[in-house]
Amino acid sequence: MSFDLSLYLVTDSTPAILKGRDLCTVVEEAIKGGVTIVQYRDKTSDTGDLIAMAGKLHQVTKKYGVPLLINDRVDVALAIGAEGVHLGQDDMNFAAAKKLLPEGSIIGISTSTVQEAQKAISDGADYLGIGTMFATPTKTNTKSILGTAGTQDLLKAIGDSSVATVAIGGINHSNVQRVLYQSRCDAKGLDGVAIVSAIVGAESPKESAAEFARLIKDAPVFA
Ligand code: TZP
Ligand code: MG
Repeated sequence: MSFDLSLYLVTDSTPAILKGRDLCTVVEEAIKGGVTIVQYRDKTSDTGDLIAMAGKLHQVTKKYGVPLLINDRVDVALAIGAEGVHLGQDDMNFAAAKKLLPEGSIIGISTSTVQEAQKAISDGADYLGIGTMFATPTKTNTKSILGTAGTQDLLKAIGDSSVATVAIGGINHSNVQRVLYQSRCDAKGLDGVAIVSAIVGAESPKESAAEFARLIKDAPVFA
């Protein structure tokens, strides 16, 4: 399945970010603003609630032809027929997920080192989530803060691969163009940015997403 990582929304259901709003409404507004792909990420709900919310989100994303990926949980993705999953280094391994999911499903892998990135590429990952870009209160148990220099080093090391890449962590309107510009090397640039709080926590998720879309389109260098 073809997919566009340019403005990748990762959801968050914690009160500090969602502020009591309805997640489906927030996601729909963000898609109207220009989000190109959505990951349902929820570290606290039980399995029944995850499946119920993922199903509702899928109704929304399908309406706009935007892929929905499920964080961590291949079983939840299977239960609702999501377009794919996003897996971290401690989640189900790539080969097992590939075996379980229907052909054409999107599998993204979190990577923070060259070694992890090379392994994900040789496994056959559809895209790499690269991070953490900048320290962020949204995820405090991050392994390493790469910054744009660390991200560029990682992209250099995998420059001969055509794998898609998206950066995550602390990305906002003020730094998104710098993230795209400073991370790229001659061989490879980021295909997009993944955002949590700067969209989900924004007063208007739609306007925030639209501003990101504009900044990304106008970024001095965009792969
Ligand atoms: N993985 C690395 S940082 C992060 C995740 C899920 C959270 C990014 O959140 P925010 O609010 O966009 O900084
Ligand atoms: Mg995970």
